Amino acid sequence: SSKATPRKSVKAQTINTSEASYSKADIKQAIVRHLHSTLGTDENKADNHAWWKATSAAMQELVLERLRTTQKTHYMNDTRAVHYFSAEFLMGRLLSNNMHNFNLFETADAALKELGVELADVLEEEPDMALGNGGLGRLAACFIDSLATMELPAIGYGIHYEHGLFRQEIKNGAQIERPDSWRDYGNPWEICRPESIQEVPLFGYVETKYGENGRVQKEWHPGNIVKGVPWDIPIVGYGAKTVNVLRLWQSESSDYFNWDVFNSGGYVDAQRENIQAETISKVLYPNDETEAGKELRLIQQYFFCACSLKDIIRRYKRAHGDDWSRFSEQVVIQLNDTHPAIAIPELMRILVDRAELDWDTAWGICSKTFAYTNHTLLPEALERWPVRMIEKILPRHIEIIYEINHRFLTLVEKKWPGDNVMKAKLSIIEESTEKMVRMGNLSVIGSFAVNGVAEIHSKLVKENLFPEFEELWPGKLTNVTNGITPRRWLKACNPLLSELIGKKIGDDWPSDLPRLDKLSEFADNKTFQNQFMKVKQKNKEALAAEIKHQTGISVDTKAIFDIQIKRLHEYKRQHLNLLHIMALYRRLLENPDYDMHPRVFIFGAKAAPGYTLAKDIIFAINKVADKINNDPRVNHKIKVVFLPNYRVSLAEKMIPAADVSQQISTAGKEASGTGNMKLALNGAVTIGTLDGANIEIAEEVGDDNIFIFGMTVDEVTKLSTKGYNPYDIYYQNKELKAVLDWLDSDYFTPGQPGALSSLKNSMLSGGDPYMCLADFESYSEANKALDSAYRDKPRWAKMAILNTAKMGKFTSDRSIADYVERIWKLTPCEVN
Ligand code: GFP
Ligand code: GFP
Repeated sequence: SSKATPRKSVKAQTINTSEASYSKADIKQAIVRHLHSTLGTDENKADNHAWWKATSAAMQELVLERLRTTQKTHYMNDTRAVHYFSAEFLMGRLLSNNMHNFNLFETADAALKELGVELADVLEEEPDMALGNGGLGRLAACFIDSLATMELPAIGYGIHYEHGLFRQEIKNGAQIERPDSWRDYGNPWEICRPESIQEVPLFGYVETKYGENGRVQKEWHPGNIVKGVPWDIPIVGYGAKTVNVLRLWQSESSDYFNWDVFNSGGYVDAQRENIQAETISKVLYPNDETEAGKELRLIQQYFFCACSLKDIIRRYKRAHGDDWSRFSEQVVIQLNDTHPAIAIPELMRILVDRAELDWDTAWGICSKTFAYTNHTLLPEALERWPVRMIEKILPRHIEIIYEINHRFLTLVEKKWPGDNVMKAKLSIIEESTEKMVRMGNLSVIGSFAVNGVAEIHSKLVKENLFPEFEELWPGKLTNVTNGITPRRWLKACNPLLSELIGKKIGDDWPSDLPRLDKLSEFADNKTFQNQFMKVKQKNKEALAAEIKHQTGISVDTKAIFDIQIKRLHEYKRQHLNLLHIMALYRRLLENPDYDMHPRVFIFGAKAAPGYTLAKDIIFAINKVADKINNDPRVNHKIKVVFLPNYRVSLAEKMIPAADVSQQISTAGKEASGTGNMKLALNGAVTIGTLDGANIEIAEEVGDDNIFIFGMTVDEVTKLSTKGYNPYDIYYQNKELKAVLDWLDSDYFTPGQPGALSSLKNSMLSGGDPYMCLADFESYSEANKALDSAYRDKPRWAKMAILNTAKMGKFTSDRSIADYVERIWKLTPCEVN
């Protein structure tokens, strides 16, 4: 049942090679033309940056042509579209991807060669578009890729951050954050659309008026109005038939001066509240739980939701005038986490206050328009805003939220008469010392569908997070397992493997990933095993060169390349990995003949700037790495590498070279994971817990082709109910005790004893909230099993091949097909 079945109505298109009629000579000419007339330089003077811009501009000509055709077709057909609201889109680089999707990569490569330029060098010039933190933002990017590929009408809506996620430097082992400036020298893909500017009101007060028929009319007199300027990034589907749009809003000040506020004596207030308009889209928040700037973060959310809704309504009205009855047939809005939840009361405000619909009609429309995706069960990520903050910034919205809540609680009263505990639990308003608005509850109440992102996660959402909502509205809560685009995460990033696969099973797999299963029949074939592992070896050599270049560390490419790449967070347990590395180190010091295959542990991770322990873990990894890498007693067996500034383009270099994929979160904490899918797709074998999508990966690849360890969700729950005491394990496991105590010494930080103690403390006196110690022994055993499996070359090759072969289910095309069928109800629109 877990096997992906391609659905006829939304089956991805196979690539149309008609663009191949765009010849090498055409591309050459276009590049040179842009070098001359867009950049004002020439072939002799141009550096790689200029070549990148000219090449991108040449591609953009094709992109924009398809964009125009797509928009015209969607408009003519008055298509229903999905609007993906997300505070994050982690796009990475676009040039290589766009070339692949136009099937022009090889042609462009050849064209540039004739101009004496290496495409690979040109691609390196492109700064990543890093408008996101991690999995959630990258998922949004994979989804809009699939939507375009499957010819589905879709728009991504987000924020045009001036600074994306910070650039990470490592100084003396510690993370330093530097501003990211992705568009400092101009971005060749984005198009400014001043014709579609929107205005967004903020602050001020609400006036209550009484209409002729006694109708209460609310008028919001804002204290401030900012301008939202849209920037469009074209999203090219694979095969380049449909080109959709990612529309990102940039804030600017408007020339607005509020006479009403001034006249009613509110001028001083208005001034105090006068946030600088430009700061709204200045930076991406890299923290789940920022104290400072909370207000600004709420304003960011409202800002992009308000702009996007106005944009959607403008487009709707162009086709349907003031007839609102078809709105929810034409428009579906997907809320990516609770960040855009404020869109729900905003749409109500527009419908009730501006369109003057009665409440029930408005709510009928609203609650058929929104759907919500939950990405985590971690409490700190379920947003809550102080009532007084919303009151101040969005005075009308707080009234609407109260009204939504009032009507909702009437429903709760009907279902559970007299049950005030239930009401308190389900209410949108949390009656704590400070009254809070629960955006999670608002999202569930205001949406017609709510989904988690992997089977287990959705089950936990139903059973633990929102069980009463499930009782109230059976069927509203559902699952859509995440996916990744195989275009970026195999075809483009791993050309050697893609070519090998193509030779074996043909070239249709990028838009029909379950086809990879055909590779299974060659899993035992010696020749294929050799070819497959030769590709891996070459990719490892390329990564080794990159490691050398970035860090100066030399690594043995015959060693196991063991990779853990993801946001730094305690629940993801990079520190469990580190404890195990330290244990191996000790084993080697105690017994120089300790039998293990050489292994290179490679990390990539950014820590939220305010998350001290996460930064301490990065510091510890680097300090342990320094020591081990420079210890001649062990450095032929272990190396530890922390690659700075982990981002999409770095992931593209690391993933093809991985032998081992570390997916070791505490069971129940990682909603899905998507890096797990990317690594397995590229032939890495997972060592992981039964958490998130690891469970579904294990189902697909089979128990023999994955190393599962640690407690299950139920065992974790049981242990914490019973009472978990990390000291029990500390005193009982000598090796673990020695490793933890080592952190207190100055062995890794000469002259600075205690510099790594915070780590130890978190896992002992701090209670070890993510149960690293409880899972350590099982993890260590799984690592031993992995080590011996690696040394059995045919066995390992088979495992690696089967990991690639069995990833069909995890294409984001399947995720999108699930959304379409179960939630969005869209039909593809062919663009000719
Ligand atoms: C145009 C088209 C729409 C299309 C959008 C987004 O609208 O049909 O869905 O672009 O691609 F008319 P504007 O935003 O340009 O008005
Ligand atoms: C979050 C969750 C992940 C999940 C993604 C996408 O990403 O488990 O795969 O969203 O749904 F935690 P991160 O913020 O952890 O990267």
